[in-house]
Amino acid sequence: MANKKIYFAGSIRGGRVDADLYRRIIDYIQRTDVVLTEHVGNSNLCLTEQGRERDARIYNQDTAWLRESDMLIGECTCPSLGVGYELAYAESHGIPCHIFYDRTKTQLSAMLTGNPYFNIHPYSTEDEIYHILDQILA
Ligand code: 6IA
Repeated sequence: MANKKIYFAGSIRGGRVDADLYRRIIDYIQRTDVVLTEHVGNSNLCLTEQGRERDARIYNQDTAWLRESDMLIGECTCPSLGVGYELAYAESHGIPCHIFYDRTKTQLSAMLTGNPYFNIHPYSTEDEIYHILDQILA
């Protein structure tokens, strides 16, 4: 299927240590498919809370994008409550989920590794991500 709609999930308020990696993964996916959430890779996001109304707009937009997406791809090395929520939301809507994490830096929550619904891809070099993406997106 060409031009799939991909919901890319990565930490925002959970910490931006991997923001550049998110950008590179998003760029890679965009060579063949559509990323609905390319802002996740922006290095200059405003992280401060700006009130529940604004956050409600973010929540409503993100959950709408999730419902219309063909697949969620998450980079989960940096733990994020929001990404965990999005994974459970995607599961409840039957959206396929692929989870990447750097096994040299972290161990994933058993709530993800223990759930056979999730496709989990531990990696130790960034190159491995792109090889797996080639298979997932083919
Ligand atoms: O708990 P976290 O903030 O780490 O959750 C990160 C996840 O929630 C990401 O995968 C996003 O899809 C979603 N998310 C969290 N904050 C935002 C957000 N903030 N905008 C869009 N999605 C978000 C405002 C930044 C904006 C100015 C671009």
